Amino acid sequence: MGTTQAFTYCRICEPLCGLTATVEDGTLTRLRPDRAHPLSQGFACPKGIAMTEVQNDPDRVLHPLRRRADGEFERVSWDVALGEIAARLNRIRAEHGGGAIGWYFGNPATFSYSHPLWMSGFMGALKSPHLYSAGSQDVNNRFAASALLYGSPLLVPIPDLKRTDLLVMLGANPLVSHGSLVTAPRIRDDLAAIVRRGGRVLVVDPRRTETAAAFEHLPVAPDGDAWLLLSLLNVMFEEGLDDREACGRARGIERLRTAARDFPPEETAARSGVAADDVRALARALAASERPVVYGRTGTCLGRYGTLTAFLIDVVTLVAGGLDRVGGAIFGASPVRVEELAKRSGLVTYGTARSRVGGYPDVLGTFPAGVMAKEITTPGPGRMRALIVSAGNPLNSVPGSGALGAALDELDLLVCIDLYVSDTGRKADYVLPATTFLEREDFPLPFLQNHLTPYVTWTEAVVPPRGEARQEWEIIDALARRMRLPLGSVRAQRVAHRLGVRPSPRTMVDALLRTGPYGDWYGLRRGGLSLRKLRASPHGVVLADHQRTGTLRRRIQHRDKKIHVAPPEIVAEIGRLAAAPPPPGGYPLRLIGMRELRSHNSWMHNAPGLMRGKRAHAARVNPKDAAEYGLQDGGPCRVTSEHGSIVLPAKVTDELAPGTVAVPHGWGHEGGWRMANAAGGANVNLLASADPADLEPLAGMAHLNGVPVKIAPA
Ligand SMILES: Nc1nc2c(c(=O)[nH]1)N[C@H]1C(S)=C(S)[C@@H](COP(=O)(O)OP(=O)(O)OC[C@H]3O[C@@H](n4cnc5c(=O)[nH]c(N)nc54)[C@H](O)[C@@H]3O)O[C@H]1N2
Ligand SMILES: Nc1nc2c(c(=O)[nH]1)N[C@H]1C(S)=C(S)[C@@H](COP(=O)(O)OP(=O)(O)OC[C@H]3O[C@@H](n4cnc5c(=O)[nH]c(N)nc54)[C@H](O)[C@@H]3O)O[C@H]1N2
Ligand code: SF4
Ligand SMILES: [Mo]
Repeated sequence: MGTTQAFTYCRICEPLCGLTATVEDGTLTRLRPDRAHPLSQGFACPKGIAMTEVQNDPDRVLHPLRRRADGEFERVSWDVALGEIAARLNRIRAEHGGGAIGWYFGNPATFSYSHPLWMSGFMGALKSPHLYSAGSQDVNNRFAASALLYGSPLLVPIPDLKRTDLLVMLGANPLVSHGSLVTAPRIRDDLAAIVRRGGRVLVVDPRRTETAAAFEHLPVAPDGDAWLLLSLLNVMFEEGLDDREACGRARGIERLRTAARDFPPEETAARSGVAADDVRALARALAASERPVVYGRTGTCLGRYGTLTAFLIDVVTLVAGGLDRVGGAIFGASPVRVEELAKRSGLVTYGTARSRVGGYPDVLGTFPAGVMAKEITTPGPGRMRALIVSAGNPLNSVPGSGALGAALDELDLLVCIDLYVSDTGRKADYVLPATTFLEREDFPLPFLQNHLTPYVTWTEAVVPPRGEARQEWEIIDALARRMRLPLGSVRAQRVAHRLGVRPSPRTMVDALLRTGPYGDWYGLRRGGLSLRKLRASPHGVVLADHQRTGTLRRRIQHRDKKIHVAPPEIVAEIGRLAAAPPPPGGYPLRLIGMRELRSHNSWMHNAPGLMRGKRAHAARVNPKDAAEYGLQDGGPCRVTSEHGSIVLPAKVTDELAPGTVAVPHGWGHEGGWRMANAAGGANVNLLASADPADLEPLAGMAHLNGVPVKIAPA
């Protein structure tokens, strides 16, 4: 076979950087940044490069595994594994109905075009409400805010970094995360260019992050963002700085103005941690800017008021005159009609159903993962008895991991589809080996409208699957056949299935591309897109210089075509914020999350290239707190919340203000990944509440930032 080079793109995080793969005799030997990729232009981070080590990891699961009576895993054939799983699921269905079967899909699932489509088909056919995802620990509040503002959860604006002159960025650290809910592979350059052309980048974060250190830093109190944003609105309204024309596109401005009256910066300072003068200066700067945009990411999603905060981020941009305008918060379009596709699948919903436990609204057909444990342990109709976990490690990523771990033991059946025996997989009855992204063809379906530069690409698999690994959609398809379950939530799809016509994801993408806004309409439009055309462009196709602006009115799903800035849900949340009870005594510090350049959530701690230099998990604390509580730099530290306690090394640093402790998630492993297990550290989500009542009300968001804790030497 010899040595070949192939171009593909990275599917670890959202920039989707171009990669050049070297393949020798069917084995991946090297990944390098693709210099000919039009957007990433030779950029790739250490994680992307280290994917070679995940691909070839001796600890990868390469064959289906079944748990034996003694608790150890044994290798079985696909035939045996799928046959037994199908039989057990059908028994549960016969006895309790399809609604007793649940599914949790993790973050890597969203980077596959085929996996989510087939999974939702499976769950649709079962008519099961038990669908969960990493979203309630990540972005569901953003979707909920968009549903309230624009009538569609999928109308999520992106910051127009290439043209803005004032970027106010809350709770995001793109120099490490490389950007989220915006696909801009050279985001560091994009940010630097804002300053170079005379603009400003202001990072609102409790920690002096890598991004804050490179630009302007405005420290905020953990979970203080909603107070800050309301006080910005207060100043803009009270000083008459609001953009009248922009406000004319909204409904409820007067109610909003009235609500904001209660939040003058002099009064919010104690809660937001931002001095009144700084708030006034920022409000004036936003109003004076020609091209202002406020952008927020996970730091603003995982507090107690995530949906309110995401909502206010857009509202402040609107009132400052930046929404749907050049250089502001803009609404990207996809070259395939994802909105339509999603709508037809019946999944573009918010609040059309309520969870059995906790009564939380669904977000895009999913319920908060924070209720999973109780859904398993609470008797009665609709109890979850089987769970399939694909590309997820909920035991290490969901709040209240302790309770979830105990609940998983009560299931009749737990199946994990993964590259590894993850921390969650260790409890499974079966672990099914999935292909890596390098072993599957792909299309960046959910990210197309997030691209600052409109772009589309297709990749073939770079290497054949190792061992017996299979793509998720193939696994789901095979399972559905054995269960005699007609896949699909759409009627036509179900009928096709019954007739034995099973469209592949590849043919679906071709059809979507060809009938999309840039499509070739099967030859009717010359030069238009088709899968064949894309395959002939291995570095992808740039479709335009910028996303279009001024499209919002056409796309708003509210019947009055207005932006709803004061719906009752939000007015109630503002009331809840104002009436927030004082924090519990005895826990004087606040815990926040953070990300590291050479970690990726919970799953890249087994790559030697990323673990070099004795990397260790650490709790970052300010020198003053370290002195007060007797902690040594590098010494063991016990962090305790109302809900749990962990021990990990302390790292003393003045990046944090006194009173704040930062701990990354995704450490403290006990799976089948030996180097990751040996790396030590602790599962920070043991400190989060497992009580469904503690979730954020509008999107069921986990409370992971701003958790009251205390620290002591261990
Ligand atoms: N405290 C705290 N907790 C958090 C966060 C936080 O900021 N603070 N962040 C949250 C966020 S934003 C996220 S996205 C979640 C992530 O939470 P999860 O998605 O539940 O977990 P991951 O750590 O991403 O683990 C992904 C799993 O998928 C496997 N995998 C990787 N690629 C593939 C693939 O292609 N196919 C299959 N089948 N498996 C694959 C990996 O081996 C791993 O076991 O964590 C959340 N949890
Ligand atoms: N290297 C690396 N890159 C990643 C990931 C990874 O694990 N590692 N994960 C990927 C995933 S799944 C996601 S969702 C994205 C997330 O992308 P980002 O949201 O940009 O990621 P973080 O680096 O976690 O940034 C969150 C910031 O919020 C701050 N913060 C914490 N609490 C608060 C608060 O109450 N208010 C404010 N204003 N800020 C607060 C933290 O200090 C931190 O700097 O990153 C992706 N990229
Ligand atoms: S930033 Fe790194 S991990 Fe993310 S897509 Fe690019 S190369 Fe992959
Ligand atoms: Mo995430």
